[in-house]
Amino acid sequence: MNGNQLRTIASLANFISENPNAKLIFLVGAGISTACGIPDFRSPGTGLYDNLAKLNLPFAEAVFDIDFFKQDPQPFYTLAKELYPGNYEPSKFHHLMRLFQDKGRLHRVYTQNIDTLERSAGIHAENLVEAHGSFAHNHCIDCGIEYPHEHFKKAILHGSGKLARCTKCNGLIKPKIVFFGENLPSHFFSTWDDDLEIMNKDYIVIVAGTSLAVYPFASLPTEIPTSVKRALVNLQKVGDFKANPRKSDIVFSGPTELAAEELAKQLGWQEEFQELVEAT
Ligand code: CNA
Repeated sequence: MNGNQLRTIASLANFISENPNAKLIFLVGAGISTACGIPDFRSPGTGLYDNLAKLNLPFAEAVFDIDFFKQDPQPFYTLAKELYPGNYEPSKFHHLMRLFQDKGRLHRVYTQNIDTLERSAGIHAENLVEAHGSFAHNHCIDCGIEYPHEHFKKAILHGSGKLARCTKCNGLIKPKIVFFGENLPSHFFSTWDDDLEIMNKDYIVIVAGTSLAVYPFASLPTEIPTSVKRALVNLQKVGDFKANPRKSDIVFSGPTELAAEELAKQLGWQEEFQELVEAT
């Protein structure tokens, strides 16, 4: 870890320990799961968008496009098989968020991820907002009937090209993962509105592992009141941290897993952190 990174983590650790009432809100993306072996979207070379050629897509985002899915669901099936929950373990960053929860300091985790690793790490349902949905809930895209997740899981794991279809109207069954052209769950908007109401100078919002390129999630950091401390943990500066930086922002440029380890250490939580990491 270089001097700059160490100093940034020290600022974060100081803020958290000097404000014992401070509660944390995390806004996270694919970069907290790359250490688990799940590629993100946009990292050059390793990101999914660079590696979707084998799926024969007309354009990379088509894999999450609802109109394209209706014509050809197979590329999403291929990707879903790869990303399906159970194939991966949480990262150090997930464990750190869990540790904040154990310490009574976690207010909320907003995640764009669909890998459900926040759940695997033990983040409680009431503390978690899966902004882009998850594999847990499934429905027919035509008539809306809900199906148990096993229905879709069986079809993707079977890999025979057989599609999960509604027994009533023969529509396609799809996990409630938010595709381009679909709305985010209303729970996302209502919870964020509630959280904006209660955020005050005791709160700190940590944005981690996201390019802040997908809206409306990408606009959340802009909406944080200026009285509330913001921090960014990412390989590079992104979004509002780049376009409209605030003097009070804390910016860690580097891997999320390195930041998690160092923050746990500087907060004096190394032993409990290690226990969580080793338990997976
Ligand atoms: P993205 O656009 O691919 O951006 C990822 C960001 O994280 C980039 O800025 C990277 O530089 C950064 N990054 C990558 N690895 C690390 C690391 N180890 N440490 C620090 N920073 C890192 O992904 P976003 O989440 O911003 O985009 C939102 C999309 C991605 C959502 O709709 C997700 O559903 C979707 N997605 C989710 C997963 C998952 O569930 N794990 C994987 C891939 C894509």
